[in-house]
Amino acid sequence: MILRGKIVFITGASSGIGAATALAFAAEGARLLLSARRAGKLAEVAAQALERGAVAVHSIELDVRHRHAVQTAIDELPPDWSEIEILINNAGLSRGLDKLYMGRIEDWEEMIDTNIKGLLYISRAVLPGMIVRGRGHVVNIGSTAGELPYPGGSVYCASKAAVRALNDGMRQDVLGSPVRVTSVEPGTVETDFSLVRFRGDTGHAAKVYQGITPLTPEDVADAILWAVKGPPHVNIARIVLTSVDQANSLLFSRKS
Ligand code: NDP
Ligand code: 8X3
Repeated sequence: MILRGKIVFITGASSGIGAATALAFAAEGARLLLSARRAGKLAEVAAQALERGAVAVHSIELDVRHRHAVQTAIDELPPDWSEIEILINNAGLSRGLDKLYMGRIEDWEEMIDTNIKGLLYISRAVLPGMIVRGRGHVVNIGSTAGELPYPGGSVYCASKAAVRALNDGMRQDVLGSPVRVTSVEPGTVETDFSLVRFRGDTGHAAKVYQGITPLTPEDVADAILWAVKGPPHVNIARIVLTSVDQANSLLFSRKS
């Protein structure tokens, strides 16, 4: 699949995996539609993407939890940005690492609203156009956490188990069209993810990556790009990738 000039929509493109994916697709000469809540960060990624070779970048300040805002943002895209070819459902987060019976209900709602409902709203707005045009690819960012829950992470892990189910269901529902659906499920990746989870506590966040060589956002971007660049008749259903220092979401080999 040649990506030059193709419209690639990446949610959560302001940092981490989303930003790295934007730069990877930029180097292929794609046209990038980038969204997130932090417009300033998005502008930085957009500038880097243009330097890397993106043909054009269009940024949208968007909170994926807001159903009507999502639909309006897609409906009101400029005509030359409306034919989204590739959607990367990446926006997501975790909050807290509390036992279920001690968890903050606001944290649960934020994770469920972003990781599950946000992905659904975006997909509902974008997929019909792909079906009508008879082409497209949706990449859903899951996690090894969706396969095996870890203590304190049950709601985050459940949200990623939901992403896996939605990915597999989505693939069934587009069957009969050439639209492709892939989930990319990384283990631990060093991004702002832990900083967000621990609400800016840098010491706590650093411990997550202590003594291991975690995946980088670029490693995940490479996997996404590989799935998308394959021949149009090949659908990669699922990619699970971890650092060699991680066997699954529970088991790590830490050197310190
Ligand atoms: P980051 O915190 O670096 O990036 C998260 C991105 O999601 C940001 O761009 C953020 O943008 C965006 N986002 C969060 N909430 C919303 C919202 N309500 N509306 C729109 N955008 C939102 O973390 P990662 O890059 O690590 O996370 C990206 C995805 O990868 C997530 O789905 C995460 O669950 C998944 N993942 C991460 C792993 C890891 O170890 N880091 C491993 C496996 C999966 P902004 O704040 O500007 O809105
Ligand atoms: C995010 C990574 O380490 O919480 O999915 O499983 S982790």
